[in-house]
Amino acid sequence: MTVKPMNIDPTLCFIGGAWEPSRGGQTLPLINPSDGAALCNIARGAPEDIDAAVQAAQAALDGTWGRLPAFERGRVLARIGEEVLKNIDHLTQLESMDVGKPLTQARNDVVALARYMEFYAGAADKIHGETIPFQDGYTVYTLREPHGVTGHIVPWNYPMQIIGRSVGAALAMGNACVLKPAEEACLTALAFAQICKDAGLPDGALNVVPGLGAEAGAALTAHKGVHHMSFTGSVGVGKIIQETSAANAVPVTLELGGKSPQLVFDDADLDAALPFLVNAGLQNAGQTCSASSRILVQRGVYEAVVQRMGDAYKALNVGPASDDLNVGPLISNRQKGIVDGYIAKGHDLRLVAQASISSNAPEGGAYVAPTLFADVPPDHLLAQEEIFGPVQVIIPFDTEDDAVRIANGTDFGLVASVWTLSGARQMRLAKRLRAGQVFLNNYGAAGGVELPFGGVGLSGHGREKGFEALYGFSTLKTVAALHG
Ligand code: TXE
Repeated sequence: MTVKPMNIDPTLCFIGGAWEPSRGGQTLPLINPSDGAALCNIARGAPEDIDAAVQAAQAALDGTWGRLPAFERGRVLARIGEEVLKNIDHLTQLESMDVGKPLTQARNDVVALARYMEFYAGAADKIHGETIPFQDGYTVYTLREPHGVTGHIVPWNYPMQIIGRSVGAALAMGNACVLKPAEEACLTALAFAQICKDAGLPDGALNVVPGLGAEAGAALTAHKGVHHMSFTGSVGVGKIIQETSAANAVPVTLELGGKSPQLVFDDADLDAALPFLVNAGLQNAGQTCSASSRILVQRGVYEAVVQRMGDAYKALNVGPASDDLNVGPLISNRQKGIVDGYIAKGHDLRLVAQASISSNAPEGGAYVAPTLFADVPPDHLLAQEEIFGPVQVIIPFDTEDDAVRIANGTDFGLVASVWTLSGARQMRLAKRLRAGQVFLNNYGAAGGVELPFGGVGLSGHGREKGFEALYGFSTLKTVAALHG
């Protein structure tokens, strides 16, 4: 079976450079979020497939891939980036159809995937050890080396971007990867595997085994041949992965989402802020780890912000991914049920606006009307828990100290942003906010692949993106020679 528009058979796993059916002989249905209909079947990866993939990765490390000089690894990554861009239309359509993402947003994700490959292509031969002054008669130096086999468990919300940032950095450092994409959206992961092969990535350097989290994902995490795990997904599963990896003393990188605030002060440039306040909450229908789901506004501009954000919500167009409107469906009707449940729990709150859903939206699609609440108490459930849908809450504050207390008052700490024209306040808050990334008078810094990314608290630990990721995907060896 072939899924158009890419020439891939999604019922197969990609192991050791070859396409093969799951050893368990089973498949799973993949659902189109825009209409709820079955899109195709995908392989239901079994523990035996994971085992074969880990062995193929180890063989790559022991073979061609492991011997390739750093600059040659970089060249392979550069070619992968070029192939990604050559296939931009196909990948855009696949990601849009699979995730329910409006086409323009899906296209941005393909561009980002290519940028990750370019960035890590250039970085592959720029990271190195150092010499250490030591006692007379010794020469001491360090070698920066790959962990070995790296496991990558990826969610469904940004498959291409998350594969780009984690697999890109891991390959740049010379690791061999086993990737388990999400059961809800894995088509671009498979398409990417073929692109890597076409671009000349040696067999086994990247293996892709789709399947269920509790089966293929759990088997990968527990496999003793895996030397590093990176995971993006829910807090609950992140904890399981950390525990399981701890049993094998394997290092983990966890990226677990957040409740990221934007702080709007009385002196903010509201015209500049407005698009960021809304878009940062609604991109990918709010299913973004770094979504800005809390908007904290100082009293002097509070009602103006509430009104302007409300107007923006009323103007939103919500509909099928292929119609390329502002907001598409959620990934699944299960996710829709969760988000609708949260909205219902806001019945006691001030409802500012709820967007309407296009009459063009098919009946079975996972559509949720973007919903904006105001005057929300900072300790309200909707202001504390990650909703992962198109819902934002506006919270008033009086002083800078209040704003910091509210902003830091959740268990998460992924992203925060500050809107103020006061340079001194910008500098103070950049230090005081508990987050892995702080943006001043913007949100997300244009998604730049160069910017290290990760969280504190329940948002996880370890850093992906940028040069920093290369340290996480490598280990340091100290060499000391006594030569007299
Ligand atoms: O995530 P899961 P779900 C959050 C968001 C969302 C919630 C649930 O709040 O509403 O999580 O989403 C694999 N061992 N985020 O259920 O289950 C699974 O197959 C190993 C935030 O989809 O964590 C998939 O590949 N792996 C987030 C991946 O983990 C397991 C993105 C994520 O699935 C496993 C997604 C197991 N036992 C959800 N169980 C972000 N940070 O961006 C599942 N998986």
